[in-house]
Amino acid sequence: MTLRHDALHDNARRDTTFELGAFELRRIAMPLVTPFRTSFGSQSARDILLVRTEITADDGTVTEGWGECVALSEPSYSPEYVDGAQHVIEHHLIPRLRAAGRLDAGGVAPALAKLHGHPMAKAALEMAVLDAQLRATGTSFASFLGATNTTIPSGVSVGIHDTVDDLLRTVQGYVDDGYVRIKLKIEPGSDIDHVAAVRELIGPDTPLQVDANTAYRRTDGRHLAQLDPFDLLLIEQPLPEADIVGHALLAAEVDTPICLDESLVSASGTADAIELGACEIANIKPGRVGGYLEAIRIHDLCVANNIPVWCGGMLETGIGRAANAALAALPGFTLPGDISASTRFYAQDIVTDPITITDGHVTVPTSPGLGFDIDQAFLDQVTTSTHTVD
Ligand code: OSB
Ligand code: MG
Repeated sequence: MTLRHDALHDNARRDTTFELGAFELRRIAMPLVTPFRTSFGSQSARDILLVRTEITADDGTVTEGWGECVALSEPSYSPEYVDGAQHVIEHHLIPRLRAAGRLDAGGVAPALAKLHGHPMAKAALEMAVLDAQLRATGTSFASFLGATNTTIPSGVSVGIHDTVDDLLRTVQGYVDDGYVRIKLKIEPGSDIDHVAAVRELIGPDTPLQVDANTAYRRTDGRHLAQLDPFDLLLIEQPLPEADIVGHALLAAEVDTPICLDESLVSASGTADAIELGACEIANIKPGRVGGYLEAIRIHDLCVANNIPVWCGGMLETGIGRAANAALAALPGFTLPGDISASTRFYAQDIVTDPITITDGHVTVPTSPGLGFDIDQAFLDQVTTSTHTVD
């Protein structure tokens, strides 16, 4: 089939290119409103790398753009980590981009393709160029995507709690906030009984799913099948990222659909996982797959294969949250994403228009660019370092 978004990626058909200016690499420290615990660790603050660039159009107009790198502080979710991402951006990625000459967002990934790995670092650069390009052309990300939905349903990711009582208190709070779907982080020892208690609390009609972040092994099939009675939407990434065959075996053994997160790092790898029967549902995170343009390709691939998709999250600030909200407005995103209100993680955001939820939904941004305005004063307040790479 012809993918809907092929034109976005076709170098030959690209007519408007830009000259890239300096890149500002800015680190910010954002305390979390409450610690967030997953099977790979607990965090109480986020150390985030932002990328700001300026592009110059043919007529000399200069436009700024912002990208957010989703790498965590440690290589715990994936091999990338924020210090490493900053290093590879400065010393390897930006020099390649410069060597490529004039380009647009669609030219970023091809310019970096000879460098292996580092999808989150690459995605942050592409994102900054994409934001600038959309601002320069007065286009919202949603209209660039051809997204038709103006609001999207909002799901919330709930960390592992020490006690079921604490977990139920937290979940009730999110239900009261209006979230339309609950995702529970699980690990061995905090799984079946936690899910049973939450299902009883929220009743049979509120969508519920779990995320193991690779905490189980192939031999845990019968254990995980104990989740089947709770009518979960999906089990996210039960096994290690490289174990695609294991996920296929698990999908045959467990009734609840298996969803991949960490395992999916490209469109071609996603196609393979689908063909093997390992990926019944796909979590799409632009950072994990090298950028929004690859995320769109994975969306198109999944639509063509009848695989439901949803948009994951990485505790983004208002920058990434706005872009994710637009991405999730594409028609293949048929399940609620981890696109919660900014206040789920942060008391204050670095944008003047943070994502909020109304009746359990997020309004898709419509302003030019990825859909946010920087709150410069607050951004400066949380900035821990700034480094300019010419
Ligand atoms: O596995 O989806 C994940 C956060 C950090 C790293 C990995 C994951 C998560 C989440 C939070 O579940 C999603 C969010 O931003 O709301
Ligand atoms: Mg996940």
